[in-house]
Amino acid sequence: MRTQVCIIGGGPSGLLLSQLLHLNGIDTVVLEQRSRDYVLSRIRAGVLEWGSVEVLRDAKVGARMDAEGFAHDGVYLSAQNQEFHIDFKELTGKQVMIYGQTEVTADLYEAREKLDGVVIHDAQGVTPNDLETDAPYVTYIKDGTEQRIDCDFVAGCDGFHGVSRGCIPTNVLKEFERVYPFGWLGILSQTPPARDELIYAQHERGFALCSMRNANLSRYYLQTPLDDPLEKWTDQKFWDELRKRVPDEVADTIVTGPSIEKSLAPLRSFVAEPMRWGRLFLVGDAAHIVPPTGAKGLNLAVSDVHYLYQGLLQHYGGDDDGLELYSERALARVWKSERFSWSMTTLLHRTPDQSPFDKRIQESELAYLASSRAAQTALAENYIGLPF
Ligand code: RFL
Ligand code: PHB
Repeated sequence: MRTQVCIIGGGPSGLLLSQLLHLNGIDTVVLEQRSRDYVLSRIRAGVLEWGSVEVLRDAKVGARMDAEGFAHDGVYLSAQNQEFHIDFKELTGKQVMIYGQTEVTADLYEAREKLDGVVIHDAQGVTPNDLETDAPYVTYIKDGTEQRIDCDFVAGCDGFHGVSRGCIPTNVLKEFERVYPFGWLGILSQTPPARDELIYAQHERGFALCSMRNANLSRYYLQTPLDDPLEKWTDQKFWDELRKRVPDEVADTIVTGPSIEKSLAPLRSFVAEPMRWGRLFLVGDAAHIVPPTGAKGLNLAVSDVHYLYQGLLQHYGGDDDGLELYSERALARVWKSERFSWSMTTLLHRTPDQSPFDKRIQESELAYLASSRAAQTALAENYIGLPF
């Protein structure tokens, strides 16, 4: 088989890139190692920057998001059970959209299908070859038979544990990493959200986040030790702990119910440089990971896709500047989001090695944020998403 761009990974990055290229007459094949049901059962991000909303609309996958998503004007922050509001709309003129990654992925699959886009599921042993030549190809095994796809470019959209990043020689690849000594225990419950907007809560007992998907579907997270067994966290224990960490009026009114999903995610900051090697381009989680505190993971994947899609369009129009600049452009934005995600994580979490001095600094930073329009504007500008 031959295609112009072979895309490894059928998560949001891979599907969105494929959809945008297809709409502009560029042929792609997406190779996904898992089944479609598996990909669609993953519960992940919930907040879209407005720039991401616009890219999804450009990709003609915005209709359900516009009908069912919720535009939010701001967020609440809480410090030791006392909350204050950060009004994005007033401070920056912009909003964010609450629409789950699971829904974005479902919309992308549907759109790919409508256009007869080629997405090959259960592709095993995917291996990119000859990436430093003008004729790269990708091999994989499907139903026990080895297949080969010849292409012009390979897009590594295969997430943090994918195969693409490892194709960059170790003397070229630089990796930057911070692993945090705690995780987020997340639950999904069919209950009305705690508040009209998200609540990010700092507390002596650890961080908590009240998020949502719709009027009767809530998503909550608690900072927990990484080695805490999931069985220890019965629903009752989760709700009891959440109530202790959130603003008093929320604790008094929160509606609880059985969890329909429960999982523990580790927190990590990670960047791989460069994001291009020969004819391979890394996109999304394949190149970088952020802790979820700034809601940036999915949004960074969308901005990478935007830069690469623009670069490929230019290439097929005879101009290689966009591809030459891809890694530099993407990394400039990635590092700003890495900084923001790290700073939100540091501001809001308890760490085992936090000294009394560190705690006072954290408290005073939150107090400053509660009272300073300048500090709130800086947070708002980053949260709603830097331009791309
Ligand atoms: P994905 O979503 O990981 O998709 C990569 C796809 O590639 C496939 N794959 C392969 N396919 C073929 N061959 C191989 N060798 C392959 N190896 C992997 C995988 O099966 C998968 O389908 O990366 P992508 O598309 O770059 O999208 C990035 C986002 O998914 C990610 O940034 C966010 O979900 C991060 N993230 C969160 N972000 C937020 O903003 N808020 C959150 O609450 C949030 N929660 C999360 C998260 C990421 C998590 N991961 C990756 C473990 C919770 C979790 C658990
Ligand atoms: C979510 O709803 O899953 C969510 C929202 C905001 C975050 C992280 C996760 O910062």
